[in-house]
Amino acid sequence: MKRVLITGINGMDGSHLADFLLEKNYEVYGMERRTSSPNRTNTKHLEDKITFVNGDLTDQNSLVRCLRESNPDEVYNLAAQSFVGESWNTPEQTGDVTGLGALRMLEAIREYGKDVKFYQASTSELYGRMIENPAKETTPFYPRSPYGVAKLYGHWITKNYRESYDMFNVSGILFNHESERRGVEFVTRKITDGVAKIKLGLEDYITLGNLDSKRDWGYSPDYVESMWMMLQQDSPDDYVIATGKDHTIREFLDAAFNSVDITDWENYVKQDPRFMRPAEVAVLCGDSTKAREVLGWYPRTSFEEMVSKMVKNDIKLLS
Ligand code: NAP
Ligand code: F7E
Repeated sequence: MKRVLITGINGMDGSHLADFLLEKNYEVYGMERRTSSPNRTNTKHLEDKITFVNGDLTDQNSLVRCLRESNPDEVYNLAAQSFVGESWNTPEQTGDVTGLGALRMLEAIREYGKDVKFYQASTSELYGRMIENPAKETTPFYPRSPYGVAKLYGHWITKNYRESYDMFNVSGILFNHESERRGVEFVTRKITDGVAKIKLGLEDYITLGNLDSKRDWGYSPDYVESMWMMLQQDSPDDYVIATGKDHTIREFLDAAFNSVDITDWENYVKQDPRFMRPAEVAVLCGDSTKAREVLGWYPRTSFEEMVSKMVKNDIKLLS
């Protein structure tokens, strides 16, 4: 039985990856950091199936201890300060966790001494200004936020340790992906939660920022499978994971309101400059041909299907 350590276990991807790897018969260890009250909304159903270990990406010794406690064959580094908007408020902490955190885990693995396969959660935010559309593995990077810059460090240090120390390190350059477990501050879940509240008569409108940016949105349970596939290859490499189709926030609103038979959504949406960003990423769209050809990975869930699942789930939670 293979053993795995997942950082960011209580996040959206961490919890979906744990579900996926349990199905594959892995012994799963999930790293969480101490909080004043438990934050296991996404992992409540896993409490008797996995082992939680305490660690923090800003604390080197805690990572070495997590490795000793889990003795993993594979490590998936999914923990991060992952909210782009927040990264302008806490740029230093974002750099520390999201950038240097990857380095600390790589150093911990080196110190641990055993051959461990390592997955780093890279992101489409590396492309930022999008020098080429759609972006692929060879497209130059141009991040547009402290988050994107921190992830750029994580990406390159992962590659550098692969080349310097012959480690089996991969970076998955994943474009936006969402699910029922997405945090409510991200625009997709903010919209589906808002639509559910409006449908149930609990709120009158949703307040958003820029409605014109475009994102290439996929479904998280489909995307976590690609992470595992990357670590099963004979040699380590980096892959773009995307659907290849982009949609504006307006189109997301359209799909979400339509799924509950509301067609005049403009009457339920307000805009507020508080939700605008100092530097916006106007469009993100990815070309995942390499992942299709080498890994055999492709996205299974359509945009409309995903939006409808998220709205239905929010209505269920609120009812
Ligand atoms: P998420 O839901 O925000 O989960 C991030 C997790 O990291 C949370 O569980 C959080 O723990 C944990 N964390 C934060 N700071 C930490 C620290 N100092 N030490 C240990 N754990 C810490 O993110 P996600 O959407 O699942 O994304 C997973 C990863 O993929 C992230 O690295 C993200 O940046 C990256 N990514 C995401 C997307 C996407 O569209 N979702 C696309 C590309 C890349 P708490 O619960 O305690 O806060
Ligand atoms: O914003 C616009 C906002 O915060 C998407 C993270 O998982 O994906 C995610 O980052 C777009 C932006 O995600 C609101 O300006 C409008 O253009 O949902 P988001 P993100 O910034 O794309 C990447 C790939 C990651 O790696 C990240 O970890 O929506 N927008 N109005 C809004 N965004 C938010 N959050 N809230 C609004 O009210």
